Amino acid sequence: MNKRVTTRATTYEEFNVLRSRLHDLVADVTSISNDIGISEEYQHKLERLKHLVTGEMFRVIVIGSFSRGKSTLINALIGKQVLPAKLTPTTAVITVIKYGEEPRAVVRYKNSDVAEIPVEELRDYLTIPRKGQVQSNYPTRIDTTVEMVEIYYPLDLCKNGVEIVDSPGLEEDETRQKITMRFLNECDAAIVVLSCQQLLTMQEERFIREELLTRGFDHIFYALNYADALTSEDEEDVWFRFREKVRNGSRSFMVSAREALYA
Ligand SMILES: Nc1nc2c(ncn2[C@@H]2O[C@H](COP(=O)(O)OP(=O)(O)OP(=O)(O)O)[C@@H](O)[C@H]2O)c(=O)[nH]1
Ligand SMILES: [Mg+2]
Repeated sequence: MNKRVTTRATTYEEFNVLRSRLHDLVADVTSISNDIGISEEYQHKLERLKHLVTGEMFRVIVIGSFSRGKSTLINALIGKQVLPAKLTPTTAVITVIKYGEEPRAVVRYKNSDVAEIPVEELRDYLTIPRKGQVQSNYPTRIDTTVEMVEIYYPLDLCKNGVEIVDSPGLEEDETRQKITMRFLNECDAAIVVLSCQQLLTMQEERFIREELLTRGFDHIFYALNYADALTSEDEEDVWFRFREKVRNGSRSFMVSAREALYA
């Protein structure tokens, strides 16, 4: 008969030993699964499991179609216009906000180079440049030499290892969409930003169903943004449509990121 052995860590060192064993087991499962050619969906799940087992931080990704107000929402949380936000598609690279005593910014390049940059210059590294504005060390219009940007900020919300991730908008450019999708596996929770003005396009519904739920995301928050554009009657209609379409939408908030930022 199979006997189930329960091992419980009583010290931090024991916990780390167990975690390292778990990490090795997941690595073995990943390697065997690759050998036998598992489905893409299962691969995503394994990558996510690896993150959950080894990651010491709790990462919340702010995600959604382009121009829904993701960067503005994060700026509102920070209380300052740190991230570039514009009417046209804007965010080009993954941006991770972490706790730091002093504001500072670090660029991680795809070739493993790391460079500290002045916070005031963030826009040059994060923004999709207009045609004809491409410079050698900045993201090109389609691809980019930057892997990700880390911003350290004295934000209480980010104490205790919480990280907030701004992501390039979906449905705008295939390469940028892939960047966001890949990073999704390294995140623990998601805030899906929708617009009250165009609530839940077919692509957004598909994304929630096929990308978030199948990856096992059980911490999904919904920000129904652009609330400032609604009348109270519109508000009721928007909630009605939202509840009709999203079954796991109990953690939802109607917000105006722009008003929150200016407040
Ligand atoms: N009226 C109104 N405008 C908003 C609101 N939130 C964002 N905006 C505006 O919408 C535009 C897009 O906002 P961003 O924060 O850049 O949107 P994003 O989702 O980060 O866009 P990408 O990075 O391109 O994916 C900006 O001009 C914001 O000022 C809101 O709640 N109300
Ligand atoms: Mg943005």
